[in-house]
Amino acid sequence: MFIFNNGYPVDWYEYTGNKGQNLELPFTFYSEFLISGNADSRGGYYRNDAIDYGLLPLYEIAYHHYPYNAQIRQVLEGSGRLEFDVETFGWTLMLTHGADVIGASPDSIWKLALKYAKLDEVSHSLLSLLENKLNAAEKMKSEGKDAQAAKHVEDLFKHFERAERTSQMSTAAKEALEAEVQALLDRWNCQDCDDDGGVHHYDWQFNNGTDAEGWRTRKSVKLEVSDGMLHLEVTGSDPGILSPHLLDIDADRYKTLIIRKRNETDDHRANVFFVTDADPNFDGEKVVFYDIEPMDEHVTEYVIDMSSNPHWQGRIERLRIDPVHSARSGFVHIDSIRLTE
Ligand SMILES: [Ca+2]
Repeated sequence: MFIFNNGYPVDWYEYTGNKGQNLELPFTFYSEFLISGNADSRGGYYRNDAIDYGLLPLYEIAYHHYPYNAQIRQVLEGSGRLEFDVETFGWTLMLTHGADVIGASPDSIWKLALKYAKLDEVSHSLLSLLENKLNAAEKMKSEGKDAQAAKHVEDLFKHFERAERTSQMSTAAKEALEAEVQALLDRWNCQDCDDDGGVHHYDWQFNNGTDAEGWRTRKSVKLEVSDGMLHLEVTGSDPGILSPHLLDIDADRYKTLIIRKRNETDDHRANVFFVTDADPNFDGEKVVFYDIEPMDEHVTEYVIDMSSNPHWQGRIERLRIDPVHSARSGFVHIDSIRLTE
């Protein structure tokens, strides 16, 4: 922001130095550590560091300028935007629920297309076709005509095929835009599921290779997925993991959290924090404690009545699971986490 406002007639966000230096690179570089929390990444560069969540507001700015950068986006999607951006941006729901919705939106598709147009990888005629289609889709969506909105967006795949064939877009641009379009369709479909009174699954099984399904470390814990389990190594006080954000769980409907885990520490207690759409900060009010089996030799199922906490109301946006309460070392293996009615 400083460099943006310094009066130079140069767009420093776009500037590239003679050795290829640019402002985007440091964000890409640091993202690996912020995403993984792995101090051994980048050849051990971070070995004596703690994750600095103070960097996250900078990533908000970076995302604004480099919306196509998957790592920048991943940092934001995997982090507590609601928790950490307060200092810079005021009420952060503006960011996540307002106009600046991250990714998977007509706006994100448009920004991405503009970026490639600047690189001459998307033609102007394709750009104006895209604009028309996105406008039409948004109009339909705002009128509640979801199927027609989706149809306009789906049509883009066809147009992209043709555009690539006729050299109106590069293969790279096509692949990036297709992924973004698919993400938007997935998001819309998912909302449809919920509206149909059906099939929303808040169910994380960790059965797909090393996929943590959007869960990430908060602090004092190392996380690894294998053999169908989320393996957590507690490395200090107050260990915790964070769910994907903006879960948008209907608190009236989903009241029970079921965690299957094996606690290899000597701790007898664990807890689950949550944030809501009305109250986006984790605090000591919005937490439910439950007893756990110490030095467990098996996976045990814990059924936690989240509605026992009076703040479990409205929409639940994120969960924070502390695998143990006071243990500072040892292992906990989580087989699954799911919410039921
Ligand atoms: Ca599992």
